[in-house]
Order: sequence, then C-alpha cells, then structure tokens
Amino acid sequence: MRNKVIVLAATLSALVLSTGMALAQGKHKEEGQLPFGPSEKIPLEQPGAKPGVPVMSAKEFKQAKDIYFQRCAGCHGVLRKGATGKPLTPKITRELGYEHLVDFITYGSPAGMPSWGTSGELNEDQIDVMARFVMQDIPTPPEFGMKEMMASWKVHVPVSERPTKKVNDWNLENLFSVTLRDSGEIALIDGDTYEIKSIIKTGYAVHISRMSASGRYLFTTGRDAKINLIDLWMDPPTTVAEIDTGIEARSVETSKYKGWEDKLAISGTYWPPQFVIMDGATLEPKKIVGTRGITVGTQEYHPEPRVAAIVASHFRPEFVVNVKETGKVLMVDYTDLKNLSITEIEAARFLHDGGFDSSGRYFLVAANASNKVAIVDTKENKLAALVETGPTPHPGRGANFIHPEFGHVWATSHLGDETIALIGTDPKNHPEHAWKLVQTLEGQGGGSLFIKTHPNSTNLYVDTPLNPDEETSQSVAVFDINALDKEYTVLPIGEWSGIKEGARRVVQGEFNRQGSEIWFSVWNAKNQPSAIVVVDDKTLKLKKVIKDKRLITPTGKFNVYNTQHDVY
Ligand code: DHE
Repeated sequence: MRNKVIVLAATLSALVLSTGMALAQGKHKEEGQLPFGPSEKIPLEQPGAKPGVPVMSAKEFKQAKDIYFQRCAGCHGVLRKGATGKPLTPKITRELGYEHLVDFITYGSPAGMPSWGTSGELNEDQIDVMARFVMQDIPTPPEFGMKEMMASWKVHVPVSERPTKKVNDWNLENLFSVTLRDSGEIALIDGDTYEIKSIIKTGYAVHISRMSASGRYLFTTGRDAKINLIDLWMDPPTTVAEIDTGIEARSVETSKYKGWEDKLAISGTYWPPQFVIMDGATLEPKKIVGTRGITVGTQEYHPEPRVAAIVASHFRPEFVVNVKETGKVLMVDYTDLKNLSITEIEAARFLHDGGFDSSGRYFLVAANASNKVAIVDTKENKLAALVETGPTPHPGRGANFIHPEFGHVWATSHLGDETIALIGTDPKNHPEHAWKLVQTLEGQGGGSLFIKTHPNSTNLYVDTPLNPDEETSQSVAVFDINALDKEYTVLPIGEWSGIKEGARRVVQGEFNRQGSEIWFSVWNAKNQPSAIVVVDDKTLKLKKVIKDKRLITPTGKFNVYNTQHDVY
C-alpha cells in the first residue's frame, strides 16, 4: 500500500478554489470578487450588527458572501448546517471565536478542512473577512420559483425552425462534451480526429453534460444552475434554449423511458433545495417540487436538502432523484405532472453521485459521509441494500465489469482512503454475492474522485486528483480486471501531457465510443496550460495529447454514446 492518506471531501473545495483563485486574484482582486458565478444572483441583506459579533462593512460582507458561495457552500451548505464539511452555525462559530476561526481557516485540520492560508489560496485579509462572516447570522438566499425561471427562459431556436434530421457531418457517437470549468464553456471534441470542433458558451463551471435518449440533444448544467440545451443535429451544434433553474446546481437529466424519449428534462438544484421538470425540447418549466423535509434515521427537519445525482429510469417513466441531506431517493413518476406521484425510498444521508449496474436496473449511489453505497432497484422501486464500503465513497458513475470469481460487479473508489470497493451486482447467477462487498483493492492513495472501465476493456482506471502527494495526484492506477491481485500499473499522465507547470491534477477518465481509448483531463489553474491526455487501452501507452489555448481548466468529459447509453 502506498501513500495512505486521509483526505476528506472538504478538500474538494480546496481544489475548486485553487483553480478558481486565478480569477479571484485577477482584475477583480480589489473587490475580492469573482467575475461571475452563482453569488452574482444572490442579493443578500447584511444582518444588523449584534453585540459580541464582529462588525463588517457592506463591501467586506459582499466579498465574504462571494467567497463563501463559490468555495465553502459545496461542503458546509448554504445554511451552514454542515454536510460533507462541519456545521458552521453562529452558536458554534461564536463559541469558537474569531482567533480560533482565523487559525482554522489558515491552517486547516487533519479531518479534511483545507489549509486556505498556508497553501496561499486565501490571503490574510480574505481570511479575516471569512472568519468574521461565519460569525454573523446566516443570510438566507432568496427563493427561485416559476416567476424567476420564466424570466430567465429563452428559446433561441424554436422547434419549428430546427432541422428534422442531422444536417452536419459530425460523428456524433464519438463526440466528447468537455467541461471548461473556469471559462464557463464546453468544448465539443471529435473523438476520431481529436479536433476541437466547437466551443460553446454555457453557465459557469458546467458540472455535467447529459444526452437525451435519442442522442440528439445535449444538456449541460452550470454550477450557477443555468441549463443549456444544445441541438447536435444543427450545423454547427448550437444552444437552442436556456434557463436558470435556481442559484446553485449540479444535476440535469432527460426522460428515457420507452415512449417518453426526449420529452422531458429535469434539473436538480442545491439552492433552492428543489427540482424542476421541464419540456425536453424547449426547457419550458412545468413543475417545481421542493425537497425540504425530514431526514432518514434521526427523522428531523432539514431546511436545505440539496438535490445531488439524478438519473432517468429505464424500467419506469420516472426520474431517480437523490436528495443529499435527507438521504432519500425520490422516484418521480413524470406521466402526470398535475397529480404527481413520488415513491420515497429511505437510503442513507449525504447522497452524492452514482451510476447504474450493467443491467441498467439497479442504481448505486454513494451516501458519502455515511461511508455507504445505497442500491436502489428501479424496477421494483425498493431499496435493494445499503453496503458499507469505506470512508467517503466517490464513484462518479462507478465502473461495471465481470469479476473472474464474483461475476458482475460495480466498483467505487474513495476520497477518504486508498481502497476500491467491489460490490456484487448479479443476483441471478451469483445470488450469494449480490449487493455485498465482495472485494477491496488498494490503490495509490486517498483523494480519488472517479473510477472507470468499459465493456470492451479489461482495465480498471482509478484517479487520485485530491491526493496531497504530487506524484499521486498527477497519475492514475490501472488494475488488470483478470488479475486483480496483481500490482497495479501507474500511468504518469501529468508528465505525459508535457506541461511543466502547475498542479497538473489528473481527473476523470472517459472512454471513447469503441472502448479502445481512455481520455484524462490534466487540470491546471485558469492562467496555466491544461490538456487532455489520450491513453491506448490495450497497450496503456500514450496515444495523443490534446493541447490548445482554448482548453481552459478541462474537468468532466462526456462521450455522447456512452452518456446516452449509460456505458461505464
Ligand atoms: Fe462534482 C458529478 C457534486 C466538486 C467534477 N458532482 C457530480 C454529481 C454531484 C456533484 C451531485 C452527480 C451529478 C449527477 O450525476 O446527476 N461536485 C459536487 C459537489 O457538491 C462538490 C463536492 C463541491 C462543489 O462545490 O461543487 C463537487 N466535482 C467537483 C469538482 O471539484 C470537480 C472535480 C471539478 C468541477 O468541474 O467542478 C467535479 N462532478 C464532477 C464530474 C462529475 C461530477 C466530472 C460527473 C462524473 C461522471 O463521470 O459522471
């Protein structure tokens, strides 16, 4: 075992910050503001001065609010109730006191709080305002309902003016949609020629791209909850509609059940805590549903249960909506939006990301701070199992493969340690192993975010972008699926990129259509070069480095065919 480290999910914001700091340190430095992002939409009132609570000027409050929403809210929550990070409610922060908070923000903690000061990511003035900010009463951002959504909704190309068949000569099946995080764009890259075919302006820091069932429409969601609907049949592919569905978001999906292909779309938001069902061809908002409510287990009210991963069921006309803070999976039947029917499945708290098993029937989702994976049977609408896997599972969509001994398995890596957990997913042929942890592998170290394989591959790739050791964060481990006990191979992707500067974090492998190549992002700060490194899956040798000054902070990559058909 190498480099065993404890890296908790809070570190993720450190990563986000380190790449985003270039923005904060650029021309907006004076105001301490970021040029764009969700916080722009949040006209928060500054709470009145209180005895014993440090005073802040309006300018300082605004600066702190921006930093908080951009960097801290992902882990601590908008209402500071804690999730992946600890709660920061005024009672707690005032008891801790200003000096303690300054030290904590400056030096971090072994439990995963990043060392914002010593890493150089926040300067002393910024740490001072953040310590004072978290001692204030919690400002609640505004709600975002139908009126606000309608005001932001734009149809750029009406359905009647769109082509009735594909009119470009692009090979859509092997096209990659690549998030250019800090420039608020995606790049569409041809998987056959590696040519950047187009750069499309989107919301800020697109989190995921999803494909409609037909493969025609590409949906992106910005962190600022802007949804772009891109018609891939047009020449060139173009945004045909857009809408803001809230203030902060991470998930978007479209209806895939037979007869409902391309008909509806759904966006889940972190703030406000809700989801909205929209028309699939125009994004017209149709139905907003709040997710505030009672948690599983302790059964107490939570005011901010954020919507994490959403997938579309293949077995019923339903969306599978994972609510982080309540730990509930909502099976939302979309056939009758007026008389909406939702099956609520109790899973475990802090649901985050996940993917289907190879049959497409079971959805496996990380309940990250509970160290568990919840398995939902989307045919029977029941919880199949809750499996303890290790500290802070973070699968992305996970990896499905056939294990020489246990048959079909699904795998996740972990943020909190070096382990990779394999869960049996074949109740028919291997009932004794189904929904059980069948094997644990040891990878390079903690700080892993994504794991990947493909039905045509016999390799299992595990990234470690958040590991504090540079060599580890700049490389990936590859296991041979047919000899999992054998030592893994390390691919020095950062070095292969030829880039000499920066953190060069290697993140999220994504296969091409054929399953013959895997693409990794080499993720640097906005003002530094980044790249995509393509690896030949058979030989594990470098095949291509895609470098271009337009590739600003590439992170997630979504192959059209694999995303459309849930191949992973
Ligand atoms: Fe993600 C998926 C939330 C930070 C890159 N991320 C997801 C999903 C959620 C989520 C809920 C699943 C969406 C779905 O399937 O519908 N991510 C969050 C956060 O709350 C968190 C921890 C902190 C934050 O403030 O955003 C966070 N994520 C990051 C990053 O820092 C990453 C590495 C870079 C970035 O672009 O922001 C990042 N997240 C991704 C990617 C996926 C993702 C690439 C999709 C992976 C896939 O293969 O499907």
